Amino acid sequence: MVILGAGPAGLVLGNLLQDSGIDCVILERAERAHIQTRARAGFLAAGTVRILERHGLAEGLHRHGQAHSTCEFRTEDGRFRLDYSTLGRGERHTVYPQQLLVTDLLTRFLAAGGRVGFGAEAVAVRDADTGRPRVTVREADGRPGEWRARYVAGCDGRHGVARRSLPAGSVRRQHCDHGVTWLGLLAEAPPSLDAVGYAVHERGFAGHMARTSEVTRYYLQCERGTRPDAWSEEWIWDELALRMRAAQYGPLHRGRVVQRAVVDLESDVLEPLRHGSLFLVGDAAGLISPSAAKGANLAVLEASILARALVDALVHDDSEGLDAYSARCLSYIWRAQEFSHWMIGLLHGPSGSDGTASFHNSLRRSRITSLRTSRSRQDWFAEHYVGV
Ligand code: RFL
Repeated sequence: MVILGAGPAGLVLGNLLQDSGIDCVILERAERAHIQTRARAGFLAAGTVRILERHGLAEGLHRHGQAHSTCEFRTEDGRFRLDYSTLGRGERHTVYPQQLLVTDLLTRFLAAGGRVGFGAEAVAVRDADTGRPRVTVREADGRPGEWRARYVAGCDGRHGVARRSLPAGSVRRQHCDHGVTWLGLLAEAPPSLDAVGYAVHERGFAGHMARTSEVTRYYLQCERGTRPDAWSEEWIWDELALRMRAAQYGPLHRGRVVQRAVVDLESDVLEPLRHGSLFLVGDAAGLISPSAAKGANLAVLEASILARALVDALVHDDSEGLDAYSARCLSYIWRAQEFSHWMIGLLHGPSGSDGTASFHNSLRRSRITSLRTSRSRQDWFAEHYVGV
């Protein structure tokens, strides 16, 4: 088995296969230090934690992760909080930075004898429609190489080679540009509130998400095409304070901004997620906007579904799970996409004051009011917000 990519998807899959005695290698184009320090997701759904627990992969997140169950909405109509552990299925998130989860998964995989080719960049997946696919590789020393296996798992993200190796016409691509751009920031500053903060403001959305007691992620909606370094730190903090209505609700803890990334909110799903012996997993299967923090959770879920199916096929000679893999994952992916799309509509209104912009902004306000006042709406929100 060849796995492309050592992100959450590739490493969960590698650990689960290795635990079942299936020989696998992970090819990762980056260096080990890079993947262990790449800060991205942080909110793990209860179902994700259960999968990791079931396979003995949750020790680190139980030791260092923080339970989290409250979000606060701030709008022109005031603020309100939802404690989603008391709503819907009564579940919580665990906040655990993705780079720590990746480090745990990698350490466990290597300690159990797993092989990871760091600096090995997959160039193409060939012969996927045969029972003997090949992965051509540029090895760490620059020389060309080749790996053969019974199956290949493309866990190499949105821009990886697995997607690009699919023959034209073999999959359907469904894409949506949500027309919203965020500047994602990581600040060396303690969280400013004990909740996820969603601020809707006439100048644009602002978000606050705890990562650790010393590091906080913030988002600022910005114009499409904004450069990450376009704004000074002072401007960023002033703008966050303004949109989060700090004058009314309390000051933000400021600190050095250590990471900036401009993210265009986009969705992109391929169907089916299998081409012969090649399976797509995680961001390679479907990109989801970060508005509802679903990407890493879907990656773990899909990897666990594929691992089970591969074990059935390779150990028990039962390929039913592999045949059902695509349809099964797509049903989770589309549920997550639907919720994520709803969140985008909840948090962003069009700019301008013409009749159409005004109509959509009034709809957005009404959506927030119904979330504030309707218990059934809150139960629905909680179930989808913390679930995958
Ligand atoms: P990854 O993590 O991108 O890993 C893919 C790996 O493949 C390697 N690679 C290759 N290796 C060999 N050969 C090639 N040709 C290769 N091409 C690529 C890459 O180096 C990399 O190591 O994909 P995976 O495993 O599918 O995991 C997906 C998640 O990383 C992603 O969905 C999340 O980070 C999304 N996301 C969030 N998800 C959540 O569930 N909760 C969150 O709170 C959350 N916050 C976020 C996020 C994503 C963000 N960005 C990057 C837009 C916050 C942000 C700012």
